Amino acid sequence: MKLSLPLALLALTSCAAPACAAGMADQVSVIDPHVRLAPPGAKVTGAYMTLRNAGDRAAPVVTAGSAAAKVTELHNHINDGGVMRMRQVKEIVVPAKGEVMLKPGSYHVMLIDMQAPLKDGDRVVITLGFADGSSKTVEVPVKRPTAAMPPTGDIGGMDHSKMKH
Ligand SMILES: [Cu+2]
Repeated sequence: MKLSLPLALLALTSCAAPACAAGMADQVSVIDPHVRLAPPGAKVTGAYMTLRNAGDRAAPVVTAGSAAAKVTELHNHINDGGVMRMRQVKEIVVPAKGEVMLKPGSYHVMLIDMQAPLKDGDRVVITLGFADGSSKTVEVPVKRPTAAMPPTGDIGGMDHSKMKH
């Protein structure tokens, strides 16, 4: 039978991970995650990363959680009559065989009411929950914003690039 070998391989590869039933979380890898270091006193910040989906079905992220913040939400920026606004979204879909970038001005994980001020180099544990109930936990380093990470207006709207420290 010619079919048996590919089928066996498929079963092997899809069940190779220890958590065979984990589903979407196993298909999705997290690339270059980072939490933006907020200015002193700021109670909110954003987590950014690229989510890449190796699977052949879309993997919607439907929840985000972190013990570092009282509230963790999935956000997007929308252009509302020329004004960029943030709003909470129900899901961030990682397309099949594709990727979605969480970045300033676009999708992000919003950390609201931090339990403690974050410092450069801290690590924040964030758990992403997928539509099929599987989840992925990542350790995300806190990074000071660079020129490549322009202020988003999320956190007070100040242009910190002009500040000298
Ligand atoms: Cu936000």
